[in-house]
Amino acid sequence: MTHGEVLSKVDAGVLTLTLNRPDALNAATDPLLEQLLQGLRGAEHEAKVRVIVITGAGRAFCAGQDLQAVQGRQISFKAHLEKTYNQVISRIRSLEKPVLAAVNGVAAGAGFSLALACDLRIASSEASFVPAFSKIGLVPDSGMSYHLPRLVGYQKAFELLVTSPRLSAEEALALGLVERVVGAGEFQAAVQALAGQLAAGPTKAFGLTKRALQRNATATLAEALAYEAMLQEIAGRTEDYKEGTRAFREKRAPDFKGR
Ligand code: LHQ
Repeated sequence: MTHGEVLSKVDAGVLTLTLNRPDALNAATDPLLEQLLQGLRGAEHEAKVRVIVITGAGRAFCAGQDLQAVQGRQISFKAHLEKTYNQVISRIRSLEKPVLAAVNGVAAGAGFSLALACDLRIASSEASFVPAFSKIGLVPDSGMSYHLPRLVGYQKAFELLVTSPRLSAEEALALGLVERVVGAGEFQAAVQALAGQLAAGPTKAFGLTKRALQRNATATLAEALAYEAMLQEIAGRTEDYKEGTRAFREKRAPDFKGR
């Protein structure tokens, strides 16, 4: 299915959402953000979708807000963020399925924030990362001020945000901003392999794992233990748990169905 500014394709449990404004480095317009949000919303209750991949068409991942679209007019930044970016970022975090950023090229501003909001980042060796906000006199948004210091610490986050360097994929890897870097020639195959591996996993347990990590990021140990026990009660009643233990007994690989 094609929406125009975001291409959407489901294949073998993997929903790929491709930001599709390559001539503008996939800079985000209102329709692009709306279509991305629709794609994420649709993924929530669609059993056929077990992992979501967000990537970009052409040479960029996403150059952040389309500056042409806002140039010369005084918009309400607050209303704009609340209506668009914040919805997308919140949806990625609350979606109980793995969301993978396949960072094929440059990720700047809110495009960088978008990548950081995903559960995993795999980058092409040609990818780069530019905070960009301070270059145009803005503050980090779309979750950047939340996710970046959690990955690199306050001081490094502050340095990156106020100096706004263009980080290579390797530099991003060294900083812990991406989990994997793959040569450009092997990138698509590596994304497919990782997404395929996740799509064949116990989807419910993955979703609950996501919930556990987020909730327990600010919990006491006692709260974390109680929450884990509650989530395990749910996971332990899934078909995939039954299949997992059966496969262990039978000394074979499990055939998880995501239920
Ligand atoms: C673009 C863009 C772009 C339009 C490249 N827009 N055309 C939220 C709420 C409300 C308002 C404001 O912001 C936000 C959050 C944000 O995201 S703020 C940050 C916005 N993004 C930026 O400031 C990044 C601006 N772009 C760049 O710094 C560079 O283009 C990067 C580092 C992304 C890539 O550099 P290059 O690889 O050297 O490519 P380029 O600069 O030559 O760009 C190629 C084309 O893409 C070019 O158009 P042209 O017609 O000359 O070929 C650019 O104008 C266009 N483009 N980013 N955000």
